Amino acid sequence: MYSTTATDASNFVNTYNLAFYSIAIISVILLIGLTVTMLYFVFRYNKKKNKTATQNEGNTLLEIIWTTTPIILVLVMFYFGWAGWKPMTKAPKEAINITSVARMWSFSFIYENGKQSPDLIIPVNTPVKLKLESLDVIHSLFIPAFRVKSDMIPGREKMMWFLPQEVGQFDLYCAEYCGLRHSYMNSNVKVLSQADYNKWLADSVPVAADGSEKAVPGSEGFKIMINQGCNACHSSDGSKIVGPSYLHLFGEKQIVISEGKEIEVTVDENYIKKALYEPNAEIVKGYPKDLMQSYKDILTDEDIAKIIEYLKSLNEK
Ligand code: HEC
Ligand SMILES: [Cu+2]
Repeated sequence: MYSTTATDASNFVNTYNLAFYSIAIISVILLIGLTVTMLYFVFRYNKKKNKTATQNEGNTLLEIIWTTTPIILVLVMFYFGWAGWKPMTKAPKEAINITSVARMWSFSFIYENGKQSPDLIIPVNTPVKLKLESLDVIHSLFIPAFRVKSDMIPGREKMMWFLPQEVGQFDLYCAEYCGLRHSYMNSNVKVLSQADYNKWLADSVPVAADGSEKAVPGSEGFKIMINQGCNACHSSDGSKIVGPSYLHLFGEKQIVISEGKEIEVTVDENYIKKALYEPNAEIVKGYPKDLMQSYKDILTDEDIAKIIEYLKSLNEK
């Protein structure tokens, strides 16, 4: 099932490999050729064997050979590179559109019906077009098995597309150093059969499918937080990652910096809402500003209520 070396994982694998291997082979031939020639000259024309230096006034044939050979080699490399890259710039019309949003330090994928997922779930043999967005710094979306990679730049519209050709699970990660927890910024691509994909897309509470998950109080809130990537910065076991832990947070007193002054607040519904909608209005003492982004257009009141339910459930353990 799991594979990153599959030769047909996407439509770009073959053209990409062709460019890669032709450049690699040309480079190896040049390396060996130049090294051998150089060593030969060192021995053949050293002082013992060649007491008086040979003067060469020029050789038109040699000049032509060493000008045209590199030009041809470079053009070959250019051709394979261009031929592999050009099709990547234009997505077919029938492609399904998914928006991929990067933030420190997680990806989320938003489908046309509003469904969100931390993993990229796609159907096999259907072209997929990803709209690339970043909410904070430059990230880069890389799916090695598909041979696609693109920067995600805040404020700039970019896209990538590909045709997944094999059912399976593949790695997806951020390939642009984007801060402290960059190395944790990875998720999966799951390529499903069309039927499984349709089922997944229509299912609005996928994890609760067997009924067991939903029974635990706060599990829906936890799911939302997983989807939003909150756990890249917050732990629920008391350890400090980038932001404060959720453990024993709700109902506690907290020192925050508001408009430059330290004030004491009680963590209640309103405080949590403000922390999510205007993260920079009240900064928890000892923590950095500007790291947490606003979730104003992303989380609804209902989502926040579920998150609070989860935070409360932590206190009861
Ligand atoms: C990029 C890292 C990052 C992400 C992602 C992030 N946060 Fe934060 N969060 C922080 C930092 C840093 C602080 C402390 C500074 C401040 O108050 O803004 C914080 C503060 C908070 C606070 C106030 C905590 C306290 O002790 O008073 C809450 C609640 C919170 N975050 C919840 C969330 C939730 C829920 C999400 C996901 C929807 C989330 N955060 C996503 C970094 C992050
Ligand atoms: Cu990143």
